[in-house]
Amino acid sequence: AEAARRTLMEFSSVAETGQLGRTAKAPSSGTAFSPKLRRTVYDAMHRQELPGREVRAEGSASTGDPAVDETYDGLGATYALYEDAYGRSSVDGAGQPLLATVHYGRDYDNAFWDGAQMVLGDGDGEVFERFSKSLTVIGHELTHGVIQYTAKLVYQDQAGALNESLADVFGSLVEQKLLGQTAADASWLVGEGLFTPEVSGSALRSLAAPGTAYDDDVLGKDPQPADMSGYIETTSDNGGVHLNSGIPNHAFYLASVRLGGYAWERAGQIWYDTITEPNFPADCTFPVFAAATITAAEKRYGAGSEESSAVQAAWQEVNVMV
Ligand code: ASN
Ligand code: ZN
Repeated sequence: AEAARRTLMEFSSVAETGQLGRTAKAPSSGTAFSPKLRRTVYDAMHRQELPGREVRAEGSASTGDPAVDETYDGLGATYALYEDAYGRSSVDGAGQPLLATVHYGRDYDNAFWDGAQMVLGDGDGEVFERFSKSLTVIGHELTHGVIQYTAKLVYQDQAGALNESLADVFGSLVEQKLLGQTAADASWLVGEGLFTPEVSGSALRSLAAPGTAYDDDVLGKDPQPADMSGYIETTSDNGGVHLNSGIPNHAFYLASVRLGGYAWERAGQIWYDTITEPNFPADCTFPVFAAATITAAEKRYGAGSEESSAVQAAWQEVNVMV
């Protein structure tokens, strides 16, 4: 439970300090959804060496190991969101093979992007189940890869919370698109299905209602704020990057429900346009990000458009002033 608490409260910034620059073996190409999609799943066999043994390459059959097969499918669903909705090929925008390692470590209560690949633990079985159970977690981790090649947001304070929020937003959109859900129908949960039945909670985080994803005797209550009145000043978790992300998360949710329809289409497009702006600042604050989303909405849909108004109203509702 101690490790599980750390996963919830005090994430170490593996994305920052991790094994950047390590070159992973390129997989053989194949065909699936897109001819450009190339996935490889590795098995760490409970060690902490990456990438581990190759167990499933693009186009090969199911292995029967749920961790491997869920991960393979999750890589495909994430690739599909970025390519179909935004015309982006893979995390780097240039068709980079998608690599993932499962069965990382023992009782490992986390998942991460290490700068070159995704890594998923099996969970301790008391608080967390295997992390591949959650498609939104897979979408979240791969989006850290997309951010690495686009907005390059610093993993600290408000920029770090925006980095975390974008990972949650697009992680949720991966699932919404796969399931064909409108903004009104979506769960807006990140990490659904991760908790064992022992835990009182539905997911790690909620974009619809930050602060309500879980309330458990052992884990405590979901600490996320939903607006600036609850902004948390802290030095842990890189300045509360997994906490204050609730604020931009909720702004995205509010803009999406205001617009209606599929959230990946207009709200998601505006957020994607924002992070792919060539001059996007890596040290972006919430107000600067909010203004950038409004500019992106005006650019794509017009000044005074329904889209720019919805985005502006959403930021006002969470008390981020632009
Ligand atoms: N699961 C965490 C995340 O992706 C791990 C980390 O903080 N690096 O945010
Ligand atoms: Zn993250």
